[in-house]
Amino acid sequence: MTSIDWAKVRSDFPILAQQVNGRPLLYLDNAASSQKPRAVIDALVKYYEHDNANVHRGLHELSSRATDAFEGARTKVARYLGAESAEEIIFTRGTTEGINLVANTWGVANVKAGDVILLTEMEHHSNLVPWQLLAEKVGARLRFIPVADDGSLALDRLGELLTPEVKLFAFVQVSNSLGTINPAAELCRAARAVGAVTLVDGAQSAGHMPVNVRELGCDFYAFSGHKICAPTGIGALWGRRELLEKMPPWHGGGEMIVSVTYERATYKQPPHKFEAGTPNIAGAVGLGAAIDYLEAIGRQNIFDHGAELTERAVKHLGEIPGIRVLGPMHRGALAAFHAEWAHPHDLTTFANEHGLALRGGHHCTQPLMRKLKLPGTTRASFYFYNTADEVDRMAAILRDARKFFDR
Ligand code: C6P
Repeated sequence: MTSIDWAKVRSDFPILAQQVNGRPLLYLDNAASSQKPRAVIDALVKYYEHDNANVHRGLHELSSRATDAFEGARTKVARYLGAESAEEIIFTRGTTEGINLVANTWGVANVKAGDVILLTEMEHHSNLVPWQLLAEKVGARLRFIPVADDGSLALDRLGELLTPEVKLFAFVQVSNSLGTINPAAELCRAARAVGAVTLVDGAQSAGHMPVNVRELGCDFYAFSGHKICAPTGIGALWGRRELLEKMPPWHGGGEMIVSVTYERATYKQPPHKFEAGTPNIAGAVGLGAAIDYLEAIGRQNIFDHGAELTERAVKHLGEIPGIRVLGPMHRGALAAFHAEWAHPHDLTTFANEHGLALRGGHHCTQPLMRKLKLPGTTRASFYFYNTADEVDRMAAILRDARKFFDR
């Protein structure tokens, strides 16, 4: 049993205490973006009211405070992910940029014509399109681990697909469309055995479960701040130091150089080599505050609470005629479903009229939807500030929706 006072935790989120369309807001779109606790909002206000300046440049007081806050946040991210050092943490705009960075640096330098990039059929477009672009550029091939009927990965196909031609194996740790929790450590071990480098898309896992990149045994791990209580526009990429040191830069500009002539430049060591221009300093400060906040609650507690809510939601949904929940039993904190009596967009519009925020559509996994022969799904996604009562209210609204649509 946890000793967390979840009602008190919920009261840390000012945005949740509002009415939408005359009903109390029921925010169940957390996989798209999480809400922010007062501690994060306060950290942003404090930064802008007291410390705001550019980093690494000025020798004045505010610049050195801003630099300390920015680099302090990097140390927090390193601790949060179990990285060996802060030098392995590159600040990005989010998961998408982190994956594109790897594709355009490590990928361009290491993936050659005829090589294979192994992905899964459940990847978000962010972990698919960058590899399509790379494959097109260098003449590599894409290969996919199928999704089995229950929404898990067809691991029985791994041996046949993860061959020595595979240079990179990039996969999602928790699927945003199915909720599937992939066995990341096992997949990384198998990849290492054939000499493949691994990238884990941590967009849906970083804020929901304990993550330790050294225990996972991956080579790259990308996540977004806005899904873990931090502001939008900030995220991080962790990379194994030996790989980062050998990677060419991606963006060129200020901050990433040691010396520049009109003809050429020399570059700083990682992570600065990969952070050209003025970074999102306030965003990083907010991310540091979010990490402090999540660590105080404990990621295992967050996972357990999410699992309880999700189990309750899946049970309710299973009792509504015409609803089929997608994904396996062992899942992250979301339940995506197909309602045979309403299109996802009509259903989410109905939900919104009742103050309920769901997401309907393809969830940036169009190939997966095509494979499942669905126009899209409706998704309820939970975070630790949601309550069992909210799950029951969601179910009541969906039962009313069925009466409304299934006439
Ligand atoms: N998924 C969702 O509603 P960005 O946009 O870079 O912060 O995250 C991209 C991303 C990458 N991988 C996975 C598994 C994701 O779920 C997401 C974002 C949101 O499901 C928006 S489409």
